[in-house]
Amino acid sequence: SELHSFLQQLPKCEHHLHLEGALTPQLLFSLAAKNHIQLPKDDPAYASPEALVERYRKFDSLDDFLGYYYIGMSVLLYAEDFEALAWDYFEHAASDGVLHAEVFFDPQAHTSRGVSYDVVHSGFQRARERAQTELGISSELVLCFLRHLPPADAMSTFEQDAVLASFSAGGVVGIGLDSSEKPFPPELFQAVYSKAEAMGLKLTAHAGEEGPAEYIRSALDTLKVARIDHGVRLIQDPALLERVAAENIMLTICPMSNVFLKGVSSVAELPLREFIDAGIRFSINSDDPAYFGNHYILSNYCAVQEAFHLTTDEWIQICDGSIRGSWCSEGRKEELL
Ligand code: ES4
Ligand code: ZN
Repeated sequence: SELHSFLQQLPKCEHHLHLEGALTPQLLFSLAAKNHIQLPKDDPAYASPEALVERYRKFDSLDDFLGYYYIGMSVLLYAEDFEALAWDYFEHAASDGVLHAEVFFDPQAHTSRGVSYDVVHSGFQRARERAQTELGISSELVLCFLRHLPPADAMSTFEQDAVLASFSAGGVVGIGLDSSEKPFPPELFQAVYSKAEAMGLKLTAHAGEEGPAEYIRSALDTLKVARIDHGVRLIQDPALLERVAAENIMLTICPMSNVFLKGVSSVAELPLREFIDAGIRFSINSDDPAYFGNHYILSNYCAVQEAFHLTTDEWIQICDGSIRGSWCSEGRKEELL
């Protein structure tokens, strides 16, 4: 349709995409076979890629999804696997009209399985270089800490030589915080965020996806983040809403993710009209598209359009704000605007 092609050609930036969440059931099964990884025999979901797709349609919460997410990534062993994973994502991003992508990854989920940080990072780096040269997509990596693990684990990950080296020249622009939100409030991770801030890294954290608005306040006050990933529960705290608008904090909204994980019953239930009216900046993103019905970024844009019937001007505002809120160079921003 005309609207679909209008949304396709908008200059899109993606700010909330977990590379491990781009692992399609098809790639999952092919890497399991290649790497001789035994998938759980006691869960009928792993009978076939088709059965897995069906199971993914029935998540009842973030934690239900995360169980499958961590099993899925057990098939990733070699740099070439991480490269194939990221490349699969960048190809989807290119066909959806993404020009710049800031992508999350979860090093602790790999190093805890005996896969070294260098293997993970070098595979992603190769995919990023190819995305730049073959697809014209610029990208940055954002290293996420798993909040269900002890804060000391996050700190020891952060302080590894290979990790520190990847911050300067390795395309890792910042840090994030993901995995089970409750009962792991942001302030638990203040020490590692404070070190990252001192090093000039960009800071974001998941907050207000399933957790309360108070977690959003804590992420701002104790972690000093410039962005909030999800943040939908901001709507429950009018004073905080006003502050987020005044401080120009960007929310990275993931509409289909919220529907799949039962945060809302439909995209129309998201408070996007209220956010626009309050002057809140947000971008629209896909989160874990391979787990959430294959809804990559354009599909999320389309779902928002069907639910909210935004004007052309409003869409241009959203894309403009996404570019300005990106963590690329000022020169790259100028190219994108
Ligand atoms: C995630 Cl949707 C979501 N929330 C929190 N942590 C995550 N890791 C991957 N996807
Ligand atoms: Zn996420």
